[in-house]
Amino acid sequence: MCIILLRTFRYKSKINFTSNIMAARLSSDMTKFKETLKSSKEIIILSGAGISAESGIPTFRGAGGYWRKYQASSLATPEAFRNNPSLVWEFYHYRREVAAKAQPNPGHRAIADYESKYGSTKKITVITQNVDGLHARAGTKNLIELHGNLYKTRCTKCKEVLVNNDSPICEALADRGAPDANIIGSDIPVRFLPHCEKPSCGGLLRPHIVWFGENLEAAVLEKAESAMATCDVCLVVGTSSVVYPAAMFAPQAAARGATVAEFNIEPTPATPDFHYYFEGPCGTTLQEALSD
Ligand code: BJW
Ligand code: ZN
Repeated sequence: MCIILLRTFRYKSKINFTSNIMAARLSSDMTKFKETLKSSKEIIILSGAGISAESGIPTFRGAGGYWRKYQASSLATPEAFRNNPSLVWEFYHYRREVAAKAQPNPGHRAIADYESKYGSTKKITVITQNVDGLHARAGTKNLIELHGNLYKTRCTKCKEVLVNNDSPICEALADRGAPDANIIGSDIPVRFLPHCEKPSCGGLLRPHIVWFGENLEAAVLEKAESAMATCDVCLVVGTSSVVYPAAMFAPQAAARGATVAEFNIEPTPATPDFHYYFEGPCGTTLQEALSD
């Protein structure tokens, strides 16, 4: 925790100097980066909401990060679910429906195609903070979903995790979840929200997603950390790099000597820690970086 706080403090003091530092040490030489990628053996692609933005899925921070009058991050907490499970389920029902209609975009596909082409000669791992399932739908195989998945539920009582693609997930949520900021409150009685179907249980289901203040699943975190520990190249794609522990991964890899390249439409607090910065929509920049 101390390390996390120190890093946060360091980022805040660093960000004012970002442009100077960037000018001094960051490269945007795509040809050189592609040479490094070609000779690499272990590659990590760490993605965030920006990669799905081009599929029409809103990012968390910035203008799109609101549902009704709520900032998405204020609903993604265990407290919000305890206080108003109906409201939180409406929010997730809306997002399940949006993501189900969305299609993987050229960024997702460039990554999946790269893995299918080079996955037998290089170790390629995609670590995503996204919960929309678009990497898997694009064909990515070696995928770590750090923050869970919109189409998985977890029983609050027996803890069973199940894949659930139902639309709507329950009768009471049909026609609910509209993002209109004028809609106030949510009043679906708890008994009509999704429940565990095990006769011996019947507990309330929740989205199988890591909310703020919750620990990441230990096995998932361990897998991600062990892949990060040995990669020689890391591509950081469409993430603001402010949410921990994911925000630490790439700076730590850069600090131990791995080559790290960031793909974003704007610099982030972590940009100065990296070697390459490729500005622009990652659907375009990734296609270039991952092509022959
Ligand atoms: C494009 C683009 C295009 C746009 N092309 N780019 C104090 C200090 C430090 C840490 C903490 C702290 N207090 C608490 C913490 C820990 C907390 C945390 O990190 N808080 C920070 C905000 C400060 N972390 C946690 O609670 C985690 N658990 C944990 O650490 O447990 C132990 C612990 C607990 C408490 C205290 C201390 C330790 C759990 C984190 C779970 C995150 N969950 C969410 C919600 C998921 C639910 C859901 O989806 O409904 O995950 S938060 C939200 O942020 C979501 C995302 O996965 C995550 C990251 O966001 P991401 O992907 O980076 O998106 P954006 O929107 O931020 O950025 C988009 C980027 O794309 C931008 O940069 C754009 O420029 C770019 N972009 N279009 C390329 N076309
Ligand atoms: Zn149960």
